Order: sequence, then structure tokens, then C-alpha cells
Amino acid sequence: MALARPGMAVVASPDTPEAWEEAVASLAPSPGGGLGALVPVGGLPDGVTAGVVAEEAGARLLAGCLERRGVPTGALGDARLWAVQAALQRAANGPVAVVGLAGSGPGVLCSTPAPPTAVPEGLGSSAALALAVLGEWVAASGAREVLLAAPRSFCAGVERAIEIVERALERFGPPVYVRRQIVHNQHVVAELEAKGAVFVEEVEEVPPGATVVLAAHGVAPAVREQAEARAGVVVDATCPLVAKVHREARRFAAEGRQVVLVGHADHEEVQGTVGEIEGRVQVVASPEEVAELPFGPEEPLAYLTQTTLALDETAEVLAALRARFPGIVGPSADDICYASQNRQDAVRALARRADLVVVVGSENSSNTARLVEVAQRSGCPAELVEDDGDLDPRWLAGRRRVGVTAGASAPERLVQAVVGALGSLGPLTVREVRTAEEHVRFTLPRKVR
Ligand code: 10D
Ligand code: SF4
Repeated sequence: MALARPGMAVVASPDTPEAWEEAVASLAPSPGGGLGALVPVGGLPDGVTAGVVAEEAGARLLAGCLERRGVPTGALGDARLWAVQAALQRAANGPVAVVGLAGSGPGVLCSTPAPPTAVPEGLGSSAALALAVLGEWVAASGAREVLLAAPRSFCAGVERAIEIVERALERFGPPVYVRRQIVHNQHVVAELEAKGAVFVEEVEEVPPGATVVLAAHGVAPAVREQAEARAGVVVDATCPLVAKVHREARRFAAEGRQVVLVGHADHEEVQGTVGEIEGRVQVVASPEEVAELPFGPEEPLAYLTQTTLALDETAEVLAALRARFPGIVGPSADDICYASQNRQDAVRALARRADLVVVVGSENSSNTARLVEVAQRSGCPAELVEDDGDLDPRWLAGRRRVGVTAGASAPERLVQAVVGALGSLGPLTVREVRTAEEHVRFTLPRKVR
């Protein structure tokens, strides 16, 4: 055995348990208590470079980091790795991770808080990347406090939409076609696909006579008519709070008003609301866009908002609208829904206390993206993760208090998986920070009741 540099040992014959024991004995854990090892292994499936041995939550975290750096990973049950793991466990007072690397030459033990600056001779580029990742993992190890936002995760509209698809599957049998993502979350979509839902972009893709569910974000009347003409059964999963905005749009248009819709023009909810009053509506997303609106001072105007916007940003746009068009009318406040508001209030409370906020949800989820921005505007670094596999140890080094929340379309089990992955890096205390209670429930459409 030879010490390559302080805190890192290169073992020439890693297959000998004594060599590992000796190497482990020479290592000091990182300040966070973590120890990591990179071990050469054989028997990895084709196309897989690294196998990860750690408790399950930590394994997904490490595998995600390796994959993002271009090192393909797979599950591995190599007895030598478990032996190394056991040896490390005896030396460590904190978490332990072992990465097995195909054809990587000599074994490496790593306990440095920072990744080594040079990779020992004989290790390939995958080994260099894996070693760097392991170093980052070790640096991120240590005790943490997790602050869990409450409310977080599913809102009443999302629960209803998912239940509609599940009940449609039970009542009408698979396949049930769903136009667009039922809610903007990859995991929710994959789970429903596994139960027999088929997701399509447009109604034309649905076989005539089939069962169709329209997604929670709402559709233009033309899409609903198309679905009614083609499908055997149409079940509308539009959230009742989005449907309320559609009704307001029709009312304002019937009063002879032009409508300014505050929102993002490329979002499905906005496209649905625009479709209700085609030709009578302009979409704006910022005070600058308010300044460019083509209306004169006498034009009868009304405003509406997308349901998932950030309250603070929307207030600025509405102030610009009222300043330029003092006669503009609108709903009593705005149309931002209770769930968006509550999750934003909760993430703001976290951002005041945490070193980092992790927001669980999909990239195309508007309400989730707003949570990241609200936390950042409150002065706290914030990151979006689809699931625990997206957690990056580089965000966590030195950050001992981590806030966790989830968008209205992200399942709670993903939040728990993120907490589990944080727990794989060291001892965890978890505390909920509650800023509101939620008791909203929506009734289901008659067709699936
Ligand atoms: O993108 P988004 O926030 O509008 O939708 P997501 O499906 O993520 O969350 C539920 C919100 C809905 C259906 C719109 F109100
Ligand atoms: Fe409905 Fe609000 Fe949930 Fe959207 S975020 S589905 S408007 S409750």
C-alpha cells in the first residue's frame, strides 16, 4: 500500500482484505465524518462503468452525480465492495460510500474533503470523474437540520386530477387517453402510465370512441369540442380554480371589455384561458409589457391572472396596469390560487432560516419554478430537483440547515426520498415549519364519482 497524498491511499492489491484493512486504518474521516472509496471491480453489465454501494438513498444520490458527469452507473452486488464498505464502516464515525469502477486499475480510498487535484497513474478518465464525485460526496457529509415546508406538495386540484385518471381507468378500463400531462410532474405521469393511462399531445392522436381525460391546466373550448366529437367519454380534470378564471374571462368579454391576462403565454393554462375569449385578450408577463399594450385610455379593460404566479411579481404587474389604466377592473384580488400562495409563504419562511432551499418538482411546472424564485428573491440559494437523484453534493458542502419543499404537482414520497438522501450524508434532524393549514377538497366530475 502507498499513500498518494494525505488522506488518500492507493492500494496495489485491492483484492486482499488485509490491504484494505491497512489502507482504511491509515485514513482519517473528513470533518463531516464521511469516508468514500473507489474500488476496481469486474462483472459490471455492458455499458455500465460504475456500480455504487451505499444505503439505497445515498446510492441514488451518488449514481445521479456520476451519470450527470457522463459515468454510466448500474446496481451492483459485488461481494468485494461490501467487504470494503464494512471495513470503512469500522473506521468512520459518519457515512460511508463505495463506488466500484470497471477496469479502473488500482483501488483508491478517499477521505479528503476536497477532490484530489491529480488522479493516480493508471486510472482512466471515468475513474478521475468518479473520484472527483466521491470527493464532493465526502465534503458534503456531516450532520444536518432539515426544515420541511408546510404546506408543500399536492394541492386539491392535483389530487382531484390524479384521482380522475385513476377512477376513469377503473370505470372504463385501460387505456385511458390523457391530453397533455395530467399535471406537470414526470413521476406522476410515469405512475399513471404504468396503470394504463396513455398521454397524448393532441386529441387527433386518440382512437375514435376512446376515453379521454383533459388535463388539470384547462383547455380552450375548441379542444373540448374536438374531444367531445372524437371520444366515447370525455372527463374534464380542469382544476375548479382554473375553471373559475375561464368563467371570469367570459364574463368580462360579455361586458364588452378587452382582457389583459397576466401570465406566461406559452403555458397550457394561459392558452386555455386565451381560447375562451380569442381576439379579446392580451397576455403580459411584466411591467415592461404593460407599457407596450395597444389600448387607449377610454378602452373598457379587465385583468385576470394565471393561478400559479408569484404574488410579489404579479403585484408589480398589476400596479403597472392600474397606473396606466386607472379604470381597469378585475377579480377581487387576483386569481393566484390558495395553494400557490400558501407554498410561496411557506418557502419564504424557510428561506429566512435555511442555508439552502431544495424545491422538488418538474422543470415545466410553473408553480414549482415560482417557489425556487421566491426563495432566491428572499436571499437564499435554491435549487430545483426532479427527485433525490438530482441532488448535487456540491450544493451541500458547508450547508448545515437545508429547507425542503415541493411544488403542488410533486408527490410527497419524492420529498421523503430527498430527506432520505440528505440523511445518507450524516445524522439528520427534521423539523416542519408550518405557515398555513389546508383543508380544501374539490368534488369529482359526475362521470367518475
Ligand atoms: O405548471 P403549473 O404549475 O401550472 O402546473 P402543475 O401541474 O405543476 O401544478 C398544478 C397546477 C395546475 C394544474 C394549474 F393550476
Ligand atoms: Fe388548482 Fe391551484 Fe392546484 Fe392549480 S395549483 S391545480 S389552480 S389548486
